[in-house]
Amino acid sequence: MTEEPQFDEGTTLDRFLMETLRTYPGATGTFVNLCQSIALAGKMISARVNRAGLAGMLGATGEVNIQGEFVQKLDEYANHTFKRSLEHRGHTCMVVSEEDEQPSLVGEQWHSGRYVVTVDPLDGSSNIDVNATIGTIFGVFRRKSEEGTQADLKDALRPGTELVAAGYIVYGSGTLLVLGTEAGVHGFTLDPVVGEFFLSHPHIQLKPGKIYSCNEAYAKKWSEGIQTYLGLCKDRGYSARYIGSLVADFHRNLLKGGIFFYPATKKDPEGKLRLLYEAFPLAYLVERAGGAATDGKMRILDRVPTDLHERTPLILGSREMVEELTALTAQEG
Ligand code: AHM
Ligand code: MG
Repeated sequence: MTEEPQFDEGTTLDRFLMETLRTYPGATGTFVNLCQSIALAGKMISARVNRAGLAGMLGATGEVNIQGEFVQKLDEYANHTFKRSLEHRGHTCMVVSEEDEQPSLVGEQWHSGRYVVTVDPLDGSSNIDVNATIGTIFGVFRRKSEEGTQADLKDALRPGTELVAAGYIVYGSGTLLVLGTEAGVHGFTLDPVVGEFFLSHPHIQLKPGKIYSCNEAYAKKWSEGIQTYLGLCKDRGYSARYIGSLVADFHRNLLKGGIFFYPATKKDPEGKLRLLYEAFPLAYLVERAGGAATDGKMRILDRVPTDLHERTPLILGSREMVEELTALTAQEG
């Protein structure tokens, strides 16, 4: 890698991509194209989210997805938009989406691409109808199979340590794209009038925090270790913050310091959240920003999925907090 270029706040996402990632030895510009496609999808979804109440986009479609959840109209729009944006520029060979049972790789245009993208197109769906923050989470692998051939499941079922990039877009009081790559973790805010993402949060680094985020209503179903940690948080006077939208809870903790946990229960030993397109991308980002992510026993990024929609317990955030909680759960049966 050549010397890191320095960027001021206000640099456009395009300029940032061209002057950092494009300058890496061996870079062909394909990855930059991929990021531009993701940003385009983010702008389109953001515009639709902002007008949802007026455009008849609130509520459910009547369909039930692979997770057994009611598909919201915006879930469907976000999924379709994300895939359409990726399929035409020859950089992506496969998209694994929360909304689709099978990966998308239909048509010749999917064969040439170099990257596999995993995505939760609209995380926090239960918050859509109440105008609370929702978001898109994505992870990027470089394919293992040969370019020009059809990708297969081996290209997606691999450890999180093989991710080459990850990020998310939050649709909240503003729209922000947070991108993690070899160049670190950086946040770009969308100016909706200009239609561009501008660097607003350069080099994000996680601080130790005093915020804990979990659905405490389930506390009695959690293991002793988790309950002990929850007690410690209260004894120490930490603040509880939980939106019920992973991407929004994660984003707040990334900027302010804190811990998010969605543990296993006896009834659901795998937890609720999905490994490939929720836990992996956020674990990649949190580690790049100096934090940590575990499933209560092991590092999330070392997990090797055997199913595209595999679930996992998830603990992630400021390193000291994640280590303390994981020490309490690691030896539990
Ligand atoms: P989704 O991807 O269908 O929106 O579901 C995942 C969401 C996460 O965003 C959030 O952390 C969690 O489910 C909330 O679950 P609960 O309502 O059980 O606290
Ligand atoms: Mg989700």
